[in-house]
Amino acid sequence: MHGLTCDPVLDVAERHFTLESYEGGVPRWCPSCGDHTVLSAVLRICRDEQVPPERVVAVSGIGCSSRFPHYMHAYGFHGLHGRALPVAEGVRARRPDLHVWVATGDGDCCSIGAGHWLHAVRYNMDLTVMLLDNGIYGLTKKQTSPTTPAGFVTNTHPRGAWLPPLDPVANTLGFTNVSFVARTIDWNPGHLYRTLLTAYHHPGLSFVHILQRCPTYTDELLLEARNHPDRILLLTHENGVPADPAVAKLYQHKLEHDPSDLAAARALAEPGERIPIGLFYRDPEAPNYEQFTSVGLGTSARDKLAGLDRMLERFAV
Ligand SMILES: Cc1ncc(C[n+]2csc(CCOP(=O)(O)OP(=O)(O)O)c2C)c(N)n1
Ligand code: SF4
Ligand SMILES: [Mg+2]
Repeated sequence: MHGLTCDPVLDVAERHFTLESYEGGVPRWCPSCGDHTVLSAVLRICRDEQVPPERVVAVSGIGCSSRFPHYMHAYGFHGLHGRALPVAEGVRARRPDLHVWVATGDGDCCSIGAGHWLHAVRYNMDLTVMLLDNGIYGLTKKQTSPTTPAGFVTNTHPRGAWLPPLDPVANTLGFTNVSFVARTIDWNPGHLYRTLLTAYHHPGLSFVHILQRCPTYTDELLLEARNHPDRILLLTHENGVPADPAVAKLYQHKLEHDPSDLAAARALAEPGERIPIGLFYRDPEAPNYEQFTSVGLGTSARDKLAGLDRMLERFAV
């Protein structure tokens, strides 16, 4: 009689992921655009956390920054202008096992998408939201955005933007049920990486405001902050963004800020002499709408139909 005599369990090698495992198409952003460094940080986090590429989703709206999903080898959705957040919420509602990165711009999030922004913060679903703020509508070639500083000359305001800009951090800290707000800068990869990693591990919606270089249209906006580290105020705390020795050495102005203190976070977000970077606020206990949307997710089609039949029976005449 013939048959297997050895143990039939296959010796399958464990999967290991490298940066290449997550790399998508070649980015078409302008040279030195800050979007490149944000993409690099996200790819490094995926690799360092060894998330299987099929468990990663990148969602965006429309804009230069919203080209993000094309450059990742993962699931992706390059959506409609302003609609990144509701799409991302839909993904999490059905597939809470996937990690969702949202790339949105200052126009995409704070202008046409503003209604979705405040409700997404309130719904607090588990998303890592990166607002790439270059102070302009980049894709549509230098039009005023809600974060364009007053007086800055754009193609829609040739005599200078008229209104005071809104501050995405200050606004988000004012929304109901906010659970995570941080700010970082694209030109310091150490701070960028650690901020996004902290956001990645937060259970709930983590909102990260990224000051992003746009050398083509708004290079002068961030020039001073880039060239003079004393324009930056580094937020430090044991529960904040973990310290990076090189970052701590570069930024001499530091403030010990407890990220559980919402009132202090709001005060910090007011315009001041320096630009605070780091974790403003974190509340891991804030209600998360996924606790509602995930109810019954594992129910089989057969059980769903049986439940429907039972409901309809109640109305039988
Ligand atoms: C409904 C709709 N309105 C307007 C546009 C045109 N549009 C495309 S991108 C964009 C602004 C993008 O700016 P931002 O979100 O800041 O992204 P950036 O290009 O600066 O990264 C606009 C107005 C559009 N695509 N769809
Ligand atoms: S226009 Fe600005 S934001 Fe858009 S790709 Fe070029 S540098 Fe980046
Ligand atoms: Mg923009």
